[in-house]
Amino acid sequence: MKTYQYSNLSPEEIRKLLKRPKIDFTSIFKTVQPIIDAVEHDGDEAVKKYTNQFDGVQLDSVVLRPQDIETDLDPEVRKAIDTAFDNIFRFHKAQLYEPVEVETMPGVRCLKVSRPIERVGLYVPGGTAILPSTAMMLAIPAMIAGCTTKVLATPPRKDGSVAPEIIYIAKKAGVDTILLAGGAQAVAAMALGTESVPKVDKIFGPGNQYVTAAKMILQNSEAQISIDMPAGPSEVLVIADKQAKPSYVAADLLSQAEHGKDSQVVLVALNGFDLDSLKAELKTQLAELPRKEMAGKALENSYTVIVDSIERAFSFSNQYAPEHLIVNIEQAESYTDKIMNAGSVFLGQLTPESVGDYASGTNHTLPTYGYARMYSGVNLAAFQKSVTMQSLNKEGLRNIGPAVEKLAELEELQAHKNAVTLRLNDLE
Ligand code: HSO
Ligand code: ZN
Repeated sequence: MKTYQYSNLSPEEIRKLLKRPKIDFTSIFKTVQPIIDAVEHDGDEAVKKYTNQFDGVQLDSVVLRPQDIETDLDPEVRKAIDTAFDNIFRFHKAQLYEPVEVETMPGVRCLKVSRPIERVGLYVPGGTAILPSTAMMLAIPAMIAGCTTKVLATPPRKDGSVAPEIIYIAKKAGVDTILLAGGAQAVAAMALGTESVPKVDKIFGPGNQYVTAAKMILQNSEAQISIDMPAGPSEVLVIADKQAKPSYVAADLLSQAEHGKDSQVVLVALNGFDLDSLKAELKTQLAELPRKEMAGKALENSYTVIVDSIERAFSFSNQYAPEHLIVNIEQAESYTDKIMNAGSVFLGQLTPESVGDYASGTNHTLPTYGYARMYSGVNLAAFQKSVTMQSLNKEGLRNIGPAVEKLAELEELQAHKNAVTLRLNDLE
């Protein structure tokens, strides 16, 4: 990890540190577009063809009904999933809100109610690890919101099956269809629909660059879908002061680094944090990791910035806008007002990112690449849209009518004015 002293950096150097590696989407779009076209044209057959080509699996059917499949889980695994499921359920259930109702003027009643997005697609990556946690993060809020069609896409294992943990979660959350596919072909099948895959209205979930590119193309196409957020490689920024234990900080940095060689890991160290011990810890802990190669590569692209004040630490973090922010400083909870841009925040020595990745209750599908400046992580509202309503009585129409007539006149929209005037005349 390279180390910089903040006070020695020029504005240009700081700007460079805040930037993520560039992703060249033009060439990725070129690869992905033909896949989307093929799925649009050939439906299931195209999905089967790409699954064979990319995952090496020949499928008879591209879908499974989880409710028809028996799962036999290790009891301890089941217990851990149930614990996480309950916490995620409770935190997301609490995000349901009552309709907003305001009488803006006597007799003018305005309402805002929420309704589920009816058909949703949940993308659960396969690749280097199975991710039952992602299945929970997407399927649980979809269930609470009341989405009626829930399709979960995940690449099949080599024998054409899906991990029993994912099936267990899908059943528990009422997922109706599992699509045995990953990559752009899975996103296309959900966005466009095929003979056996229901078309959805919104697609959620992290994925590699091909998945992200397919989501981006399809959201701008006639498929008429929306997506949760643009996604890039996973990232963490840790703020550590002198009380932070180097072994904890090292483990937190490595837990992000082991996601992939393109993971972004940043340490903002306050004066007094023991950087030498951290380096030693990183070395020893890394050597023991099964994914040491990937984690080591990620660390090579990572850096430490030494700052001389807590204000500077938060200002750097807010500019970087990390997906995950770990605040490992004394009295971390008293600084929450300073945090403006971050996907999810982990406060204090005893709160590693892993708890939010799996089981505390917060969602782990979060904005990366600096998008935490304007995007929220997945939450209950992402599975809903709001509908506004209004109703007027005689008093309301009398109160509001003249203002509407005047504004319609100003915009020279006579029919708008008439719609009010005719009614007002009838009231006389
Ligand atoms: N840190 C990942 C989520 C995850 N971690 C899944 C473990 N499993 C991206 O937020
Ligand atoms: Zn993680």
